[in-house]
Amino acid sequence: MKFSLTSILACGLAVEAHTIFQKVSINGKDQGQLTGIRAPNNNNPVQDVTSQNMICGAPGTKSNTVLNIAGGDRIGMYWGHVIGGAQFANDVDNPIAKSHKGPVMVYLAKVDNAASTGTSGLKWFKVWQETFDTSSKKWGVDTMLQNQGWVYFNMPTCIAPGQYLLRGETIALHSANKPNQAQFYQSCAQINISGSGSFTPSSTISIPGAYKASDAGISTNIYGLAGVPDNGGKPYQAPGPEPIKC
Ligand SMILES: *[C@@H]1O[C@H](CO)[C@@H](O)[C@H](O)[C@H]1NC(C)=O
Ligand SMILES: [Cu+2]
Repeated sequence: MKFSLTSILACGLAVEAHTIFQKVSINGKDQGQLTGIRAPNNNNPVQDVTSQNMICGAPGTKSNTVLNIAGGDRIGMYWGHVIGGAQFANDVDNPIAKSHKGPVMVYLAKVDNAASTGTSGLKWFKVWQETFDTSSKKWGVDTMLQNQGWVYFNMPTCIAPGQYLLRGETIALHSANKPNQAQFYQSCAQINISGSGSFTPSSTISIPGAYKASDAGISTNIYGLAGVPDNGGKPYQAPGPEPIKC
């Protein structure tokens, strides 16, 4: 990344205080570092919502494994400051800098072969998100911080069996009041869903395409009058569609 004064102020001292989605757990079982994952090689965010890197992050490592998941399984997504987690002992920016408030979201796209598929032109739907709770003032990122990098959700039981890319996304909004300063952190997991579900989405989105730099959840000031990231007490409208209900 370029070390402009703004990025240094935004992200802590000279080391980047960013994050990478880099492993998955299934019903509490850690699947291993980068196993079944396509992840960027570094923790730099994507800031251009029209970039192909919005799909699974900047191309980096790519696993040959496809992770078997049953509908209803409890899935964990692990974010770490660098690949492996902490950058050094007592890394206060692991899993992510505390300033980096924002939502965590999960999308799926049906594919023929999750290990070999390309990522362009896929049809995505959102299955889960944690955005901002106006009463607790908690962001999705706060849950990630509390759980040392892990974010959990249940794979909906309704999803039709087959292979999918799972896109885990965190958006850091600490500087999002300035143009193109929302920071997008996403990787994709290669998964094979089993079960008796039959859900196929009636509407899907394109990535890139669905997000606009001007979206209310992307161009936004999360600091209220007290200067704290409480979104001024207002609800936060995450970009993209609502998660499916089934
Ligand atoms: C996907 O899961 C089904 C059902 O368990 C299994 O028959 C199939 O071999 C799996 N495919 C892959 C690529 O793991
Ligand atoms: Cu950052």
